[in-house]
Amino acid sequence: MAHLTAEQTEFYQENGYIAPINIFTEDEAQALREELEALERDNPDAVTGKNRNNVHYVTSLFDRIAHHDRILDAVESVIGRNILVAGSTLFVKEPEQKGFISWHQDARYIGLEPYNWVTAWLALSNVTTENGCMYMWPRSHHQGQRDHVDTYGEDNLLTRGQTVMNVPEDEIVPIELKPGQLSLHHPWVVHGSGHNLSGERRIGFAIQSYIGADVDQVLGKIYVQQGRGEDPFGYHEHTPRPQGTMRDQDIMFRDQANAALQEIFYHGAEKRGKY
Ligand SMILES: O=C(O)CCC(=O)C(=O)O
Repeated sequence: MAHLTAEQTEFYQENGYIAPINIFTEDEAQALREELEALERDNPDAVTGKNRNNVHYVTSLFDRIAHHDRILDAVESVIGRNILVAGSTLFVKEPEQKGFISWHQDARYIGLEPYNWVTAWLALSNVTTENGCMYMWPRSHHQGQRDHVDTYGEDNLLTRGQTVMNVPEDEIVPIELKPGQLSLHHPWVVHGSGHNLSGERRIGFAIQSYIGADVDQVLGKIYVQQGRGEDPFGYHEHTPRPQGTMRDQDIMFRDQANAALQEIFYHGAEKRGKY
């Protein structure tokens, strides 16, 4: 069981995030990481570039994680029992890469309303200030949507390089995690992450996001899977879970889902980025 305690839930509501939450032991996390690295060796393009999106549609590994009971327990504490898995992104920062993530709110450009949803971010490596952990701006979710400037920065790992300006550096908090630990963050909390300055990979799997069944997609089409509970609203098309890894029919479906996702992410944009 990994339901949040009353104190953790209160912290999340007050600050817009909660971490760390213990999901997997370090040994379990190491086994998951080895499974990922075997996949990367066998199929180097499987989960990179645009294919970093919705990796849970094509791999048994990320499917199992996205539907894992301990993660769903924590998520249930925040959004209630009727949980839909509505997307995922694998965020890897290689030691030699300059990737960073500018200050942003997940709710900008994602079209999920109302805001009964949460992003869950699982560490599959050590995640530290040195290797590019996320930083949160506590309590920044209370004022709703903020202006973003679309920078399309070369090393920015966000779709448009969307950036909230003037984040107070003295208020931000690093989210350091051990392998197997999770953080949850609110759709409106401002967050970002820096370069990997270490010699190690930084590996994070974001389920982006878990949505309540009452959450609609107002900019386009998404597909969902039932995480837990029921879907009395029926807003979205449900899709089956993969029965293996990198099967042709799952890849075709993932590509279709990612194309639909791009229409959402770049809705109204003047140009398209790398992801
Ligand atoms: O992986 C990162 O550094 C940031 C990911 C992120 O912004 C998110 O999951 O919302």
